[in-house]
Amino acid sequence: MGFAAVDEVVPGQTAPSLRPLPLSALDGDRHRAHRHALTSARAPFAGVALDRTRIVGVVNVTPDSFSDGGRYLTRERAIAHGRDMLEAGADILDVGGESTRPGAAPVPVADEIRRVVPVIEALHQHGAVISVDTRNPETMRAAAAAGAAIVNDVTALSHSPESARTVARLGLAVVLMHMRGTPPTMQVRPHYRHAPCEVYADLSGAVQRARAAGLSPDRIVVDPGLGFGKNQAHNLALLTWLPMFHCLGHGLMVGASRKSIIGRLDCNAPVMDRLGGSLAIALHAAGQGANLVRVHDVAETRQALRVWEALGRSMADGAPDLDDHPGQV
Ligand code: HH2
Repeated sequence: MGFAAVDEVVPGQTAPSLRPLPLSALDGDRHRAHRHALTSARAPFAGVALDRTRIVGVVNVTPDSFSDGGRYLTRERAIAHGRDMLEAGADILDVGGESTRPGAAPVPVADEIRRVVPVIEALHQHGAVISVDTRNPETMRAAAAAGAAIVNDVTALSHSPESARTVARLGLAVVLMHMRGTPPTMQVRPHYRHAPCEVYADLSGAVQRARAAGLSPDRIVVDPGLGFGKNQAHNLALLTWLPMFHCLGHGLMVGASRKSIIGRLDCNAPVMDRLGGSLAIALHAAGQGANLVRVHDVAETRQALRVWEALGRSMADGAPDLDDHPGQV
């Protein structure tokens, strides 16, 4: 990925503004750290190269997930679903046993472990790179023993004082996702002065805490957490300001799949009718350099990204030769 232009974010009384910077300004001492954060190649994440936008397939072993609650609650169905996603082109499988939808009640840790461990074990043996979607250190440990390589924590390791140390000690990688509040109440009048800048500052703090606990930078990915303590305007602002998050210097994940942001943009489309919007946001995120998209519809996302990537190459090379495939429609 490259940058054609760079803006400096200038704090203001009510909202920050953007000041265009000549690219040469990045060579100066003042912006050396920013230049490094923006332009250094992202290292592979748990062995997955981040040289293009990678697909994280969601495996919800839950009765109540907002998008597919109950469909994959039995271990057999969850494992079969994970295998299907791998075949369809998922690079990582994110296995979760506790819904984080707005209003969701917490799940006892023992139940969460009972749900995810057999599924992680089976999919790991099948060759998948596994992430466990949890905020509980006990579940992190059990998942790591079963073969998980990544912890995806919607509390950015803040749920327990043990979390960061646990991830560091187990040698796992982590997705630090931003959430304001907790699922039971996070959507009750969320408020920010400027959502992108505040989410950025919170994630920057989360990265520093993870580093202080011993995690190396290549093991950390950040995620602005669409829909987690954010209203529609906040979500749209985050998607607009996505490139700013590269300045944190880490891989960037975006999870918009089937979320209410899509329903609100399309006549309250029900959850199962949000594929088009999910693909639109995945492509938008890829266009803004997101390294990972967390999705429910892997095959469709894979195809959308493939076509979009090919079009990008074709645009860069000049017009494609239409005679390559004569007669094909
Ligand atoms: N979204 C959900 C759960 N975990 N993790 C990251 N890093 N980013 C996200 O955007 C994200 C996430 C919500 O989606 P889902 O898992 O399908 O729903 P539920 O939490 O109800 O199981």
